[in-house]
Amino acid sequence: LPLDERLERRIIDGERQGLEADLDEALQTRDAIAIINDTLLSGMKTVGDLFGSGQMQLPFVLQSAEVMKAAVAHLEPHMEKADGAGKGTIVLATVKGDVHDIGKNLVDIILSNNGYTVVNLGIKQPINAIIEAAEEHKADAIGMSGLLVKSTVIMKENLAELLQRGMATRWPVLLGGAALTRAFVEDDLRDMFSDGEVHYARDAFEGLSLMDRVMT
Ligand code: B1M
Repeated sequence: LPLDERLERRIIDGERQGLEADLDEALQTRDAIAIINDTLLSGMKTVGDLFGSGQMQLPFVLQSAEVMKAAVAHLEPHMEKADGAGKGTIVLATVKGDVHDIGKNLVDIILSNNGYTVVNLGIKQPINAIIEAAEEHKADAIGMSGLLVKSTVIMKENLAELLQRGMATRWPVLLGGAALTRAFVEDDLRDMFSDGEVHYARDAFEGLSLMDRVMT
């Protein structure tokens, strides 16, 4: 198989052996971000489709996710880092009840490499923990990730909690994850969170440009 297809296949099949060598070969012609965006994420999309249509069982999805994580970890040191730190601090978490963290961790990498301090709380984080961390680290923004449809409901509840505690204007909130739509965030959630600021990020790079925007 050609290199690109081979890499995509590795994600789909959860085949770790030889991964690093293939990634190193790919790095000779393309940068790390392009490999993730054009090849690895397309493999993850296929995994999601196969799982969604019942053609792939959960343990295999997990294996694919492990290979994806290993690939991102191998590529991370090769990513360009912007000069200067201290552009601002964001508390980042996958919301309560949700274990998906590959996208969140990509957001972490992209923001960290571009001068932001990221306090990554991990998965299944209740709003209390997010608020506590945002206060403790004097965060400039809160970022929530979630991939389950249920998580979009949790995000809405989290915004309601911020409102209820009179904290809606404290932190701009960035939301991302496959179950969200721009319309849901920019119409429904903005309506109920009109005192504060809530933004939708389609991918990690939109997350970065939103951070740049809220920090100016
Ligand atoms: Co799950 N899973 N999964 N899963 N899984 C989905 C999300 C699903 C769509 C698959 C499907 O049915 N086709 C489906 C959700 C359906 C729904 O809610 N309607 C699903 C399901 C059902 C489940 C379980 C319930 C299965 C079960 O137990 N029966 C279970 C849930 C457990 C739980 O959370 N409580 C489950 C478990 C798992 C694994 C553990 C096996 C594994 C996760 C491993 C891990 O993350 N450590 C897994 C995986 C890998 C997936 C799919 C296949 C791939 C997700 C992924 O990593 N994508 C997924 C299918 C899909 O998404 N279509 C699926 C790559 C990643 C880079 O994309 O996270 O979207 P994503 O991030 C993107 C953007 O969304 C954005 O940036 C990234 C790109 O740059 N982004 C942000 C994300 N967060 C952001 C935050 C920001 C900004 C941008 O700012 C704050």
